[in-house]
Amino acid sequence: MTVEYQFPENFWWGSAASATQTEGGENGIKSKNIWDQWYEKEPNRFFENVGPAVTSDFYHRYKEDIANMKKINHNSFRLSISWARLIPGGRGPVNQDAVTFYNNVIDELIENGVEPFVNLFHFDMPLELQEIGGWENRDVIEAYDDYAAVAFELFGDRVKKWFTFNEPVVPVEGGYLYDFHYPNIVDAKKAFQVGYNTMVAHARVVKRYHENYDGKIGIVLNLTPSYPRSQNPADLKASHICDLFFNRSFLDPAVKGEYPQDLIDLLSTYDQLPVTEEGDKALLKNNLVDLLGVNYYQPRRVKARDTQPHPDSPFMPDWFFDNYEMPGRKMNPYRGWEIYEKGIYDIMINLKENYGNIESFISENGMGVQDEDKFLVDGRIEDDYRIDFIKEHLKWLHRSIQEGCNVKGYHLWTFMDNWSWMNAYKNRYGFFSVNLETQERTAKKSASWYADVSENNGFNE
Ligand code: BGP
Repeated sequence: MTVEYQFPENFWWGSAASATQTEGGENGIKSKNIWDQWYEKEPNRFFENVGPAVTSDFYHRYKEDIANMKKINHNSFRLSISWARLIPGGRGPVNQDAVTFYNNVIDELIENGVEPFVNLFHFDMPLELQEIGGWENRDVIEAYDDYAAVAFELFGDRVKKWFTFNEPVVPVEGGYLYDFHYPNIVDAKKAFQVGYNTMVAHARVVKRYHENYDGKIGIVLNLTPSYPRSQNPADLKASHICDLFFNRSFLDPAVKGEYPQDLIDLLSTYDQLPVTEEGDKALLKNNLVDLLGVNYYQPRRVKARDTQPHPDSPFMPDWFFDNYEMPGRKMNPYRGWEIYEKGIYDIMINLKENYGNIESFISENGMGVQDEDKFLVDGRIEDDYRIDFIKEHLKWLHRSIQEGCNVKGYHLWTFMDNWSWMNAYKNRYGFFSVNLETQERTAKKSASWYADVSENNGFNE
């Protein structure tokens, strides 16, 4: 059949998830990560006081979940390995239960025709390593490199697409600037050190992989276009600085192997540069990603600040811009995020024009909705809003491909409803709903729509 929006052959249709959000922390032997710790200390910080102990119990139910992936014609799925499960404490002996679990998951995926894309770090620092400073401490880079070596050795025969980090800017923002991740520090200098050390760790692991294996390795970045309110030079400057902080601080070192000079100059002016070591520069320059995962949910709109920051307030990226609420913007009212489908196209054109048209795919895109049960009709959630959301983004993605962008796939966030950090189970994103009392999975309308799209490798309007 001919379809209007036809995607290239072998396009990756699938979805993404992460260990802490799905497996259930207490299942099997696992040491604590920062989420277990934070929940123990401050359960009130999590929506309805729900913590990460059970989540969607993927640890026990992976067979059923993978069977469901097959049913909706997934050909790929991204999961992450829990560092604290594979290597309790983050360093030292490997947990054989975890090896069995991840082997089973990987084998089950492959047997069902779903290629596993495996990410090594999705916000889940082992607690013991956080206690020595997390990414602030270069010993953690060593530990991460050793952990990656173990993962490659154990699973690299079957896993051919690896990712070092998911959204590495988020633990920087959440943990060191804006108080939405443990360790809840507010200190920009530490934040930049954490971001920098993360990229050194990333480059070390890319190097290791390229020297020893033949698959592809990349990174998953949440690229958020910074649209200026206007073409006024002050607004343009604000959006440029925002882009430097939140996109290019990771995109440039990952794809070009170096930091933007403007960013270095800005941090230097405010005495915020991280400590570097000899050899880092060459390491970054020589170990570029093969593949880029792009997470896109919402744009960022910015304007020049109307007021000066208080001289005693801590240094923040926000010293240089204000968020701009564009009148008439289209919103997802549940999550409070703007929906701007063309953003996906703008990102891809930017990658084509300024980043060597690096091979990429949409590694997360999706719509979180609260109280989705109100859309139940005869036992099924009729999530037409999600179908529209996906479809409109796919149209712009399709257009970018027609214009020569090197895009290889689309993964929805997420396969089934899962636990989402401080929001816990507030916003539901899945193709499958999860009943938290019974753990029963039920396909939403979007699941069958996506099954058709994947089968036809495209869709008609
Ligand atoms: C991304 C993360 C995911 C997931 C998703 C949805 O930033 O990679 O882990 O949480 O966002 O966001 P939220 O759960 O905050 O609605």
